[in-house]
Amino acid sequence: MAVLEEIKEALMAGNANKVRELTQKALDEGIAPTTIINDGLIAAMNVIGVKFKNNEVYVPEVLVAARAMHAGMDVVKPLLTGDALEEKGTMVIGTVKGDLHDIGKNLVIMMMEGAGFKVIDLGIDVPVEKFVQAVEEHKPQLVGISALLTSTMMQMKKTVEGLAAYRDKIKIMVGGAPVTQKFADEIGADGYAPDAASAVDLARQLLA
Ligand code: B1M
Repeated sequence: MAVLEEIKEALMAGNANKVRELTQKALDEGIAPTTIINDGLIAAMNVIGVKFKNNEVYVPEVLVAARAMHAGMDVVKPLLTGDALEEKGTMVIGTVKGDLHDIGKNLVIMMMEGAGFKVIDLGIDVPVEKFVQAVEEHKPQLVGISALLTSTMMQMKKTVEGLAAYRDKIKIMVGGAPVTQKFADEIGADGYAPDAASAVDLARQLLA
């Protein structure tokens, strides 16, 4: 299955066109879509995640790698039926009310999707009620809250409080430049991740 190695290399190089082509080639060779996803696309994104964490690659490389991953996913996804793509869990994520920063949140989403999670992105400036509504609607196992301003960190606390009725069903993860483990503990979140790759590790731990 040399083509899977080629897919991984192209993805890590951020070459979306090549990933798309090679994904089609892998399908033509008879490789199962789930094998392509797990052993090609997700495996490569995992490597990028580790490199990002170790400061061996930076935000732009992660963004192009994620774009390449989506190019491959677009080819295989229509072929997946039912639960063929084993989802690791569902996460609802958003940047809190009053906060318009989304670059970090989007990186978290890409890493989570790259690791096989289904992610519902609520966007930026998300009020507590919208988080609650999304939990009701999508029944996620994880809720991710991002904040980049010290002035919106308290909104994070309000969001955690607003989700109190669902705490037996969801784990809440928080992150963003001003957020710390201490703050996460103070507001009663289940976990804090300092970066996007750690967010994946944390999600896996919380659902283990
Ligand atoms: Co703003 N901004 N900004 N800004 N901005 C900061 C955050 C600031 C530190 C700059 C500064 O003054 N040095 C400062 C905050 C100061 C403070 O509160 N202590 C600031 C300010 C003041 C403002 C405005 C108030 C400026 C103004 O208008 N006077 C204004 C506020 C607007 C608002 O939100 N209401 C504002 C606006 C903006 C732009 C719109 C121009 C733009 C945002 C564009 C966008 O996001 N689409 C912007 C930007 C780009 C920044 C900086 C330069 C970069 C932020 C960023 O994207 N970092 C930032 C300064 C800086 O950080 N150097 C700054 C890269 C990103 C990958 O990192 O978001 O930390 P980060 O995400 C990381 C981790 O934190 C973690 O993983 C990510 C990847 O590793 N993470 C999670 C994030 N969310 C997570 C969730 C998780 C887990 C991990 O689980 C759920």
